[in-house]
Amino acid sequence: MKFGKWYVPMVIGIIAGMVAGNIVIQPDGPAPTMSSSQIASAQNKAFVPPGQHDEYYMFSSGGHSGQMFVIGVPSLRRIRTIPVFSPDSATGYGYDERTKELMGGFSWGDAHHPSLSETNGDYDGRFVFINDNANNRAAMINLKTFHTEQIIGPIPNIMGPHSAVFVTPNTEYFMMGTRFSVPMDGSYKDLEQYKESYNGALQAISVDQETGHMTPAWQLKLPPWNFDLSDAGKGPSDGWAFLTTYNTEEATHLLEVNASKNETDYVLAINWKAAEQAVKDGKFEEVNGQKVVDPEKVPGIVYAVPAAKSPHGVDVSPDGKYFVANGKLSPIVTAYDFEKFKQAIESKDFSDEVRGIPVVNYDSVKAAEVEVGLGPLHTQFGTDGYAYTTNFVESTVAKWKIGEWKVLDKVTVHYSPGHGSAAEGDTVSPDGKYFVALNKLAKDRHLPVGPSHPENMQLVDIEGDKMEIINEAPIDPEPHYAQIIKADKINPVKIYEKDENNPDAIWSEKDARIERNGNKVTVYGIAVRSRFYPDEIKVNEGDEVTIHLTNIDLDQDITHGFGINLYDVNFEVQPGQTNTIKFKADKPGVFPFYCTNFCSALHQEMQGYMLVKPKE
Ligand code: K7E
Ligand code: CUA
Repeated sequence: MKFGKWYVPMVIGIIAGMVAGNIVIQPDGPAPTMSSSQIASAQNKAFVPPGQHDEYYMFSSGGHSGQMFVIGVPSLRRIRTIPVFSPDSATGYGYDERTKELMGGFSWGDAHHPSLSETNGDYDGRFVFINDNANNRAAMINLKTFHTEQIIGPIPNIMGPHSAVFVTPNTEYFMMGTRFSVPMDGSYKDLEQYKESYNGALQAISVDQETGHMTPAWQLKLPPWNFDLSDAGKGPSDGWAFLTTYNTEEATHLLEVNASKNETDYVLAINWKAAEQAVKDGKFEEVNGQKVVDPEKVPGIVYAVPAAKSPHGVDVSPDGKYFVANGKLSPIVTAYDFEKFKQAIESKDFSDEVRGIPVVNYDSVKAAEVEVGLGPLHTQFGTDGYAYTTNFVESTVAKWKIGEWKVLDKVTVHYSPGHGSAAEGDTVSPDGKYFVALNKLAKDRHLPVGPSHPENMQLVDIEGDKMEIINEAPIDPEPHYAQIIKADKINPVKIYEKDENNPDAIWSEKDARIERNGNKVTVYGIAVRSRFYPDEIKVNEGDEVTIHLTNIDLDQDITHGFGINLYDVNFEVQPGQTNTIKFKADKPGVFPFYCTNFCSALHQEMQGYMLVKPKE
């Protein structure tokens, strides 16, 4: 198998570029300016006048901020930050009982890849899922409320689900492959035993179609390699999943060098329907309560497709006929023909076997190698088979086309793009029109703010033959992937529906009360413009206090907050919402509480006192 003649010398230069954290095109001084006609064109295309709405929502991972960013496209205005894996005092997320429990004792997460729910391969605007690479979790955000509604995990047997999240075309499942290998049963094993005793895994999570609620379904045991990215098949490739690998060297130290030795790593093609069937047939082992399928014992589930040196992203074309691996350390994307892949496995056209996994013959399944540029990381699709690949090392986006297999245009971005996101890009029918380059480095693009700069998003107009940058905006660390969905597919609620059956809720100030049971004090309270009922809470030092608060202002956007001075107590109630907070009154004295969220002209009057009577 050959990956092309330029391949070996290029790799050395690319590794040098990556190691230096540097870029090939690295201008000194101010960023290049646009011509006046380019400025006029950009203003015309990207400006959303005051009072008008964006055409698309972009849901961006917040990386190690643990959050999700909601951004309007084309304005690139950040509309909302949705707290997911990290606390957020602005919304009381991680303070109130519901969200404290969601966070499960962790104070952060590392969110990488949002995945919008799909119906027939098209975003349907119901839910968005996201992974936590740090703590083996996944979250579901309900797009009716834009609230994180469920977090599952830490899931046993898996470690660092970076190769995630991708939903299957009807959101039956979403899948998460692991970046790290560990002893799957959770036991201690020395690193010398890595090859025999460590494993990676693919985790399937089933999704309840009504509620979006997630349940760990089954796991597939995989070799001790690092799985980087993943995508689901669709159309003809529905039922399959594709995962990139690196460190098939199975190194445990100095991966920078030792995981870049093999000329070939793989895209693993996984027949998830066959894995699902194996579980139904009882062909699994139970490990820590999880159903684990071992593909060495159940053949026909996993195949390896050779890919040049440590590929990063893997992306399935909208028609499901091709999957492409992005070279990272080789300046190509390799497109594979799914039909040829199917033929290869039917005719057992294998070149090798690795850890019991058949390796299909590269030349039989390859459709083309496209020379896109240095450091290709991720590919997104537009209309008519157009593809857009981010080149991290050379700071460009390369446009190419399925079937033509050559670069048609390139645009320089600023700087070092990681993922890109195209409008409706992961669906069976992308919109074209917009592509957002999620650049890792902003350098000189915005007013300097000290040694560390924000990340930089750039909006690329992809409608014409030539790509054109028409907008940019800084963003907090750190978006990895993002998905862009048509705004009219999402219909959030305006208020929480009044829930008469919630025992914690009260709907009239007459019902406001404080109940005592031993040293347990329960407050049933109301927040309404512009007062709290009750506005005096008298307790004894050492009491365990529970406050249920209901916002009976059933008007859009009238949110009340509730904070107690010096008690680190802070939460909010959105219109119609009942929320609960618990704490111990362990400091005697007088402590004002007040509404933290500006709600009316008399917001400043919305306050009260908590009196904590000292112990005798
Ligand atoms: Cu999706 Cu940033 Cu986690 Cu590529 S990774 S850039
Ligand atoms: Cu209620 Cu401010």
